[in-house]
Amino acid sequence: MRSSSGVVILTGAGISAESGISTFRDPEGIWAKYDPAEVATPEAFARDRERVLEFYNRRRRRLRQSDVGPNAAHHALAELERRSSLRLEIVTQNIDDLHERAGCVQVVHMHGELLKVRCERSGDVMPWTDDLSVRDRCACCGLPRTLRPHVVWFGEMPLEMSRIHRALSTCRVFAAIGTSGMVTPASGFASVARQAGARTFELNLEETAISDLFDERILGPATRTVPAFVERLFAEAAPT
Ligand code: BJW
Repeated sequence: MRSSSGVVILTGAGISAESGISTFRDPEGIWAKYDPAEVATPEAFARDRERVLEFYNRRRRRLRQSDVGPNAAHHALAELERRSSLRLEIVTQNIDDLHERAGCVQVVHMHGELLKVRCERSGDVMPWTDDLSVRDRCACCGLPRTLRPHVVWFGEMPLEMSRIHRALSTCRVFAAIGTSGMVTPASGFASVARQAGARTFELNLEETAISDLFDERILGPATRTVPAFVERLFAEAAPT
């Protein structure tokens, strides 16, 4: 691989599973306990704000518990960002902050961030670490009932799509880590990268609905497979 080659890493809930954050579609996952139509759509929020806020409050509290922290896979990607001369884009579907806590600086959160809220009137995004209630007033307009979690719900447009498409259309390596490939548009990224001539890798515990889109499938827990994959990228990028 040339040292200036582009690498796009897409991460999903599986990379944070070994940090104690639930995935969505595994048997014990979040969608086994909650109906996404009731907690992760704009319609659900319009119908019952308190229910949706409580869903995210619980997850925000979990993220801040002392036993939750970045794992070896997050750390390996942070090392890749720090040490390599590759053009690297880390795109995550996760709303947790575990990439940042591992030391990653440039992370694209295409589905938003749990530790931020957004004013529905002004569009302003602000940090938020505590529970969010319907009574909380927005710092920008001073009104209650204007703040919402800064996350992307079903039927909404994911964030930073132009930046992501630019990176996908010029990358030489694309790797999807710990994602089931069930949610658009992220499920189509491997096809876009492949059409651009990239080598595509899937790192997951098991085969997924989109495994056929990848040149290589690396099966196993992310804490084992990701550090080894990062070493491989370093080795291939090293001058011979
Ligand atoms: C491990 C591991 C370990 C475990 N090591 N691996 C009908 C009505 C309305 C909408 C639609 C519709 N039909 C289709 C749509 C579109 C919809 C969609 O895809 N729906 C399908 C589910 C049917 N998509 C959208 O609406 C998106 N917007 C959109 O498409 O806009 C139009 C557009 C088109 C083209 C370009 C641009 C825009 C928005 C999607 C928003 C997703 N939101 C959620 C919730 C909000 C955030 C939150 O609360 O956290 O985001 S849904 C949920 O799924 C969450 C995740 O980010 C996302 C992806 O899940 P992920 O990460 O793949 O997790 P899992 O659980 O599915 O998989 C975990 C994987 O890890 C598994 O494979 C395990 O094996 C593995 N694993 N342990 C390695 N230790």
